[in-house]
Amino acid sequence: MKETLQKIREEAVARIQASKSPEALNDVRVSVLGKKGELTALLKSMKDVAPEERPAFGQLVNDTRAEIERVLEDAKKHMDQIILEMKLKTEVIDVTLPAKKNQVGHRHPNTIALEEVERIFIGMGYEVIEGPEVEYDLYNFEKLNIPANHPAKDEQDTFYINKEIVLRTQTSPVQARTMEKGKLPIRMISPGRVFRSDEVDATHSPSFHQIEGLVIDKNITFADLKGTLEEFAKELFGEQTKTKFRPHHFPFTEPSAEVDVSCFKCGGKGCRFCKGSGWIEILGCGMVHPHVLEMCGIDPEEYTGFAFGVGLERIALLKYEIDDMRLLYENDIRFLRQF
Ligand code: 2NL
Repeated sequence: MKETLQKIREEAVARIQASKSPEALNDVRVSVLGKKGELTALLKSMKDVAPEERPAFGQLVNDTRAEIERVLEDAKKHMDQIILEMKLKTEVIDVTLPAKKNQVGHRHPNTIALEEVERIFIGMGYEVIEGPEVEYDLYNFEKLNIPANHPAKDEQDTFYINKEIVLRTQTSPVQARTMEKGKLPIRMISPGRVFRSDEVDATHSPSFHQIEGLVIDKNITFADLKGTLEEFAKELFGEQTKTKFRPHHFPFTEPSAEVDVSCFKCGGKGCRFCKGSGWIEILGCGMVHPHVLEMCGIDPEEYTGFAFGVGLERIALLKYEIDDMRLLYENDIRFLRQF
């Protein structure tokens, strides 16, 4: 019996030392110490040992088991250490490799154009005021002199939330609300998103942006309007820019005009950009209609004012010579980062 034990131990130690992987070590553990292992089988043959020798024999088997377990444990630790060292050698990180570049975003051409327009008007003492995109019909149409059944309501067809509430077609409701508050004088611009029931094409979108301006004070005349917008055009398109005011009609201003600037590409001679005319239309404007002032709680006998509206996309398309408005909404970074 003792010889058998001795043999089991020597063989086990030899197999452990010859093991080349954790799996091989585990095979040794199972075949020697496991339920059906050699040592377990030996314990089962205890019945063949003389009763007085059994305690000493049992002790011997346990000592052998402990010995083999210790050798296994040492071998496992040693192997783990070697595996770790190998991993550290092979799985190195090359810190000298070029890093992955972070994609940095870019201001949208609309934003660049908006900030430019805001800068110009803030420089002339205007406040920037924003308001709701979902508006009452009352503020979007009624108070701007566009009553029910007015043809302008058809031109500015929009999305109705219900009979009284619409997606605003212009940012003038923000100005109507500001006038109603009654704090005069007013010098403000209101930029923001507006909506029209339009099909998408190169020059139309159901959602676009507008910047409207409003000045209300005593003794404001059309001369103030002209001077202000001439200065605006020069700052935006260059000192050499000329402006032309063409009579027009808006329901909320009287008199009204559309403003053209001399083509900043050809200087007015006529080119492909201005379709040969030398002029480019940029905005609509006029003296605030006395009825609009009245409806917003301002006495037209005491106060007068002017207002204007610019399409933000129109400015961005012109300034950056983009020929299709849809490019502004696709947000392709390859397009955006050019500006
Ligand atoms: C255009 C024309 C315009 C206004 C907007 C306005 C606002 C109030 C009172 C009177 Cl509260 N007028 N806004 C006036 C004239 C023209 O916009 O073609 N925009 C793109």
